[in-house]
Amino acid sequence: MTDTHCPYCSLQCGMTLQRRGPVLEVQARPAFPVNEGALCRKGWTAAGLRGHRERLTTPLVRDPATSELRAAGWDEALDLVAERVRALQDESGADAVAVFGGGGLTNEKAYLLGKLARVALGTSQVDYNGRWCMSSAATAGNRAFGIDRGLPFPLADVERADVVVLVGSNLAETMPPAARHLDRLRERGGRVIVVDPRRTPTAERADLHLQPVPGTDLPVALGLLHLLVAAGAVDDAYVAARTTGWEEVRGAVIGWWPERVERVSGVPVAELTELARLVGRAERVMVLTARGAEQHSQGTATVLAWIDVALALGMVGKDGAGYGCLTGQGNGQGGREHGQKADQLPGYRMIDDPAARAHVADVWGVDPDSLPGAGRSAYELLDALGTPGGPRALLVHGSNPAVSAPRATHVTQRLAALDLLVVADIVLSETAALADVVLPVTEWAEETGTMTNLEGRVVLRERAVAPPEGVRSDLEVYAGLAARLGCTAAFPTDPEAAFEELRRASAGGRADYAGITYDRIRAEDGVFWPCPAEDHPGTPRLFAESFATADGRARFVAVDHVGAAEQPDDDYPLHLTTGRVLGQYQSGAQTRRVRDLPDTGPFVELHPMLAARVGARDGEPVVVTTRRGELKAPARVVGTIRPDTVFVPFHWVGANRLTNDALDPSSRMPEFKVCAAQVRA
Ligand SMILES: Nc1nc2c(c(=O)[nH]1)N[C@H]1C(S)=C(S)[C@@H](COP(=O)(O)OP(=O)(O)OC[C@H]3O[C@@H](n4cnc5c(=O)[nH]c(N)nc54)[C@H](O)[C@@H]3O)O[C@H]1N2
Ligand SMILES: Nc1nc2c(c(=O)[nH]1)N[C@H]1C(S)=C(S)[C@@H](COP(=O)(O)OP(=O)(O)OC[C@H]3O[C@@H](n4cnc5c(=O)[nH]c(N)nc54)[C@H](O)[C@@H]3O)O[C@H]1N2
Ligand code: SF4
Ligand SMILES: [Mo]
Repeated sequence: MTDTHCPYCSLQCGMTLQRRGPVLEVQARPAFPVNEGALCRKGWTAAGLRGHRERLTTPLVRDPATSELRAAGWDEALDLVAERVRALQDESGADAVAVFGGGGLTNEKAYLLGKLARVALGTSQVDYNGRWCMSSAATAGNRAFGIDRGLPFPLADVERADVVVLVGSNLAETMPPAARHLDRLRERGGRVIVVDPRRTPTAERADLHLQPVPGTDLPVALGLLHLLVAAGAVDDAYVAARTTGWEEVRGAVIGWWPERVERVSGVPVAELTELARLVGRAERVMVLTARGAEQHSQGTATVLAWIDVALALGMVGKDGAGYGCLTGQGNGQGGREHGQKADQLPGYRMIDDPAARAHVADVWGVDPDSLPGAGRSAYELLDALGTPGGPRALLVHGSNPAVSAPRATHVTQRLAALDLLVVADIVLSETAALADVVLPVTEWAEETGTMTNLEGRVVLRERAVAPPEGVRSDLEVYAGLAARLGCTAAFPTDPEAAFEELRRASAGGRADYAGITYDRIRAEDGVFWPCPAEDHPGTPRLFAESFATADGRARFVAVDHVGAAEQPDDDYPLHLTTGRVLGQYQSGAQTRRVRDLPDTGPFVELHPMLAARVGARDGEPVVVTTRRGELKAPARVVGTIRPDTVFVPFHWVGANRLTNDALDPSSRMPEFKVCAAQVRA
């Protein structure tokens, strides 16, 4: 019996793994406070890739004669990668080689992947899929609070709020065990409000559902603030004592009267008024955003507007209230703290800060001047592959961008234009299938490592079974490559040794893990960062006394509505939005291969009125077209979506042929959640 956590989402539900002969049995762990013994369907079936016939167990290299992938030994594969990398860098400079990581990697892996890039490869070109996940909320959190931790309080605090506003979260399907906290809140008489263009299972259970046009959460927030000011619901004492910038925000929302909001967002005046009434009166209000609000070219501004709401009500830092972002990937939080992001070093230090460079260089035993500066963000990196001056080689660990990147057909062409694509994965994902070298790595149950869940709680996954023969861990891959590249810096292959180094590298940074040890995590059911010393209790709740800004005050930021990068017109009259279903995870590389999960393929959700207009019938194919491509998939005619909007899940190849690669100007988050589309039967 081994205590561990789920391989998938940011709840990191506690589970126990039990070996019964060849079978690995998953049990829920009742004592872990986040899931209290509940798991979703994906969690229960998480062992489904153990012994799977599609599991990779040997490195593959592309044979120049046949252009096919063939089995190879580890030495052959790693020698080949190191040799090609060196040749490309000799010819085109250090930045000719790029690295792409993932928010599913453990902290140890994310940390050493960043070090591999900066020290062994000497490249600035490193970023990861978290850019597509929480980067807008991260940017907004840093600006408003001076720190970015998804939830600044434990998830169970949700139960103590009086009103919870979920903006663009479908947590009943994306983190089902979290819904129990909302149920308990409602049993206590609390209210749940959902803002989503679709009446999702989450919205179905809510007391009030606002159904805006995709990409208009920002004007909804401005309109709400307008009404709160008018109703005298602003907490003036809090605003005066704990914030700066309110006057400008108050001035900006004057023009957002409810009729104007209705015109822009489609949210009726009566519903906005009801929302203002509910939050304006409540003692404790919690605003939680997720990808529906964030994955926009205006994602950062949108989150800032909702943070403004929480600040104006005086909720941030108050017990059982505040603002939080529901992070997404298993280690979406820790993955962005320890240096696989283009502009960051471990401990959430910024790469252009001389003191940060000096600290990290000292831990790494290198000259601070040898560390490269900031590189390109995820989409800009993929977009530059194989272009003049762009990277010529890419190493991918923990992402499947051929499916999950916006404007995926273009991204796939960029991947094909590389001189060298190396993918480390568990299975032959769509991206791995394009690679020159594929490296088979261990999966969660076969290795130990820490993850930081959506609450900022650092948890420990423990190895429960031996990996299949022929498979190595990501840490072993990094060490093998670093050695072949002649790098003498440490690349520990033992996760605990890697974590010890990470502790030192993060010490004194914003995300300080210095006081966290494997033994403490085991004893305390996880430790919340910042935790600067072993005798420090960790920090479950932030902001009670002050914010992480220079003057300790939160910042109101005035923002205005610009709108989605692509607006409907005569040719593309509809809004297309994308997202998730309960039974699949992300690009589907793992879950589409798990036999007990439903693998329906992509589908197109549309309203009966729209279906009638275009002559579409439930279950029969429709074609969705955007300026970037088209997708043919069965229609799902449902009364739960706006008549001007269609929805496609992105777990299968197809949705991202359609999506727009417009980026948020500060977070560089792509606009996955809205573009202009056309549908025909
Ligand atoms: N089953 C499952 N669970 C998952 C994942 C998974 O792939 N599958 N992935 C994990 C990860 S990495 C993440 S990031 C989270 C994501 O968790 P969520 O953010 O809950 O998931 P999404 O389905 O991407 O988006 C949520 C909702 O946003 C709505 N939406 C679309 N456009 C807009 C808009 O403009 N405004 C508003 N307000 N809403 C809009 C969609 O209709 C959708 O219901 O889930 C995590 N959990
Ligand atoms: N249209 C649209 N597109 C989206 C989104 C959306 O809402 N709409 N959401 C975006 C979001 S929020 C996210 S997070 C991304 C996610 O999309 P991806 O970045 O593609 O994430 P995954 O599908 O989880 O890919 C992880 C890959 O790494 C492998 N893997 C798993 N664990 C490990 C490991 O420990 N080491 C290594 N080397 N490999 C591992 C898996 O088998 C899989 O192939 O998609 C984004 N794309
Ligand atoms: S909610 Fe997330 S962490 Fe929990 S079992 Fe499901 S996928 Fe795993
Ligand atoms: Mo995500």
